[in-house]
Amino acid sequence: MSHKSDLTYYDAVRRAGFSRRDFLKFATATAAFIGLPGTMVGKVVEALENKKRIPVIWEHFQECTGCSESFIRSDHPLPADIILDKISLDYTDTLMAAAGHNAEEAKKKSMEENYGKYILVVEGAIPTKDDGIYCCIAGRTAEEILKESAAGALAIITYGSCSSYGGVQAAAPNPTGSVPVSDIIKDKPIIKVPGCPPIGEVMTGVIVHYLVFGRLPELDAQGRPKEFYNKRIHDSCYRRPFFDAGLYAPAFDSEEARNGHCLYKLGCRGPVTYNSCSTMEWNNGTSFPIKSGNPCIGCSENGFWDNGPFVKRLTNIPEFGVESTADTIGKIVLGAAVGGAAVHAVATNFGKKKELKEQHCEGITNESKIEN
Ligand code: FSX
Ligand code: SF4
Ligand code: F3S
Repeated sequence: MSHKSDLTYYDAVRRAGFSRRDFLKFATATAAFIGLPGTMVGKVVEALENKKRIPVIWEHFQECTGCSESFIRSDHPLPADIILDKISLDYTDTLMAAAGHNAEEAKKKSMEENYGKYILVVEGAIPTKDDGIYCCIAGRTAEEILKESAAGALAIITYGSCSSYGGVQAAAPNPTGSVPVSDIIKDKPIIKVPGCPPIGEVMTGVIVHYLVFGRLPELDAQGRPKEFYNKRIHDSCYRRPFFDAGLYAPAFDSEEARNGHCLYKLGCRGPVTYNSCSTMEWNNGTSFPIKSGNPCIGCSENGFWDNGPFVKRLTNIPEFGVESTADTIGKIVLGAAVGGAAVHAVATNFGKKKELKEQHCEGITNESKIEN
C-alpha cells in the first residue's frame, strides 16, 4: 500500500469515496476562491490530479482551536478531506489519531524525511514571558517547538490572528508576553492568514494556490495573501447602500437593524477591515457577522483585541477613498475614524458574491469597481 505522501490529491479523494464530479466541483469552487478565471480551472484540476500532496506539520500553541474548527466545518466536503485527512498531514495534535509519544515520534519522523519540503502551519500565539512556561506541550515550550519545526519548513502559514499577530491573548497588558510567529522566526517565508478564525475556504485556498502555481501567493504589506485580503468588508457589504444613504441602525434590536440599515454607528469595523467575509461569506456562503446583525469587530486586523469596546462607533480614521488598498489603508490602526456619511467616495462591488456563485469562475481580485 502506498504511503499517503505518494498519493495525489485526486487519488486521495477517490479513495475517500468521492466521485469525479465532487472533485471537479471542488476544483472549480477553489479556482474561484483563489481568484482564477474559469479558463484556469483546468490548471487546478491538473495540479490536484497529478501533484503529490505537500507534507504538512500543523502546530497548536496559545489559541482556542477555532481555526481548526473553521477549517473542518467548512461546508464543502472536500477541503477537510483533502487538506486534513487525506493530505500528508503528518502531525496535528488536535486531530490526529495518535497521541503522546507516538504523536511526537510521527512528527519527528516526518520532519526528518521531509526536511526542507514541508509546510508548517501554526495556530496560536507564542508566550515568551517567564521562559515561555505558559504554553508547553510534551514538556517543551511553544517557542522551543516552533523553532525546531520551522527549521526544516519550506514555508510557514500562520492560520488565525493569534499566530499572525498575537491575538486576544496579547491584549494589554499581555500577561504572558504573547507574540506572533513572525517575531520569532525571521528566516522563512511566512504567509499570514488572519481572522479569529479565518474562513475555511481561505485556509484551503492558500494551500491550493501553492499546489497549482508551485509558489507562494502574492502578499500585501502585512504578509497576507492579496487574493483574500485585498478588499475591505465595507466595499462589498450588502448594507452598504444604507451607509451611502446615511441610514444607520440606532440599536441592535431596532427595526432598522432588521431591515438592513448600516451598523456603523453600532461600532462596525468593516470600513477598516480587510477580509473576504462580505464576498465569500461563511459556511458555504450562508452568512457573515454583519448579515447576522453583528458589526464586524475587525477580527482579521492586527490589534483588533485592544480596539474596544466593539459596539462603539469608530472615531479618528484618516480619510480613505477609491485609491485605498490593503497596503495603504491596512496600515491604519483600527480605532481611527470613518467620517460617517461623509465617506462616500469608496469602491463597491455588490455584484461580486453573485458573480462568484453564479459563474464560479470570476476571480475575487478581478472585480470591477463602481464609484458612487
Ligand atoms: Fe486564535 Fe485559532 Fe481566534 Fe481561536 O486556533 S485566531 S483565538 S478563533 O482559534 O488561533
Ligand atoms: Fe457594512 Fe459595516 Fe460598512 Fe455599514 S459600516 S456598510 S455594516 S461594513
Ligand atoms: Fe471577522 Fe469582521 Fe469577518 S469580525 S469574521 S472580519 S466580518
